[in-house]
Amino acid sequence: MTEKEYTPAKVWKWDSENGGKFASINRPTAGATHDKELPVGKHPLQLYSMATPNGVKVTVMLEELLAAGYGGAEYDAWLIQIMEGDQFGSGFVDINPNSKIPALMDHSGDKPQRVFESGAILLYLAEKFGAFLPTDLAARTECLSWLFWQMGSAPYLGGGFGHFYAYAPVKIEYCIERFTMETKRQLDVLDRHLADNKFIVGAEYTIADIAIWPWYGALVLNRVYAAAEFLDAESYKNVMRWAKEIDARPAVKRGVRVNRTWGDEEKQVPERHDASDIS
Ligand SMILES: N[C@@H](CCC(=O)N[C@@H](CS)C(=O)NCC(=O)O)C(=O)O
Repeated sequence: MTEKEYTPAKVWKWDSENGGKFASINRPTAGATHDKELPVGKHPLQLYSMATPNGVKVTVMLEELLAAGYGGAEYDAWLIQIMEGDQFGSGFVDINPNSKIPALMDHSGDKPQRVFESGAILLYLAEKFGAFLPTDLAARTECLSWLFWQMGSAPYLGGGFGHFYAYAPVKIEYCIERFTMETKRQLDVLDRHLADNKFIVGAEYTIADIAIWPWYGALVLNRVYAAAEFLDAESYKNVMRWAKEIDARPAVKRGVRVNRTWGDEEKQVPERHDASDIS
């Protein structure tokens, strides 16, 4: 498969051998591939996830809620090994028909409530506990604008730039150029905004920061795609200042370790059922 030889067929057919890091899990159909019940622990909140940027948004939020004294945010975090196809098990698909982590079940009410999509989970938790989401309409609207900005923008960073720069089996100049341009534009959007704002919504740390940091903070801190030098991350001074400030928060340091199964072994907490699981 090279860039020059490829001419799209008249009707696309699935070639499961097309190579690349995600060839074993990517497929063109939805739904469960196998029966598998999900475990349920002792806390009302059951998280099924992995410590990718989208997963980290939720574990950071839960650790922030606990650090702020919201005891009802105690949670069990179960590991979903996406490279092994756990997201296609029947129990997981019942919670998230889109087969992507993170997914949350809240058993605290009369009926269990499922929540999928990381942005929806952040909003659900923020509203449930009345935290990290401004109540003033103008500030709340600004917060949600940036939350939705993140949800719409990060796929260009992850699925576009990150995929073609770090994971694709061939380096395709057209794709890398296109998504580098867009990623740098997004970093500039953030950098200009953070020049006048301590956090995304001014002085208050909110779910907008919690959503944006695991992607754009991790990018400039060189924790995803090893691309900080390529993107000249140091030049985004305001993003860097903000990223470091959030990185220093104890709850963030805890949250990034949950459901993590790679990197520094001491920092891995594959499952979390109790605060003491994170030493
Ligand atoms: N928009 C979704 C994206 C979730 C997502 O892409 N999750 C990835 C890991 S970061 C995943 O589960 N991938 C597994 C797959 O694609 O099969 C969200 O924010 O929750």
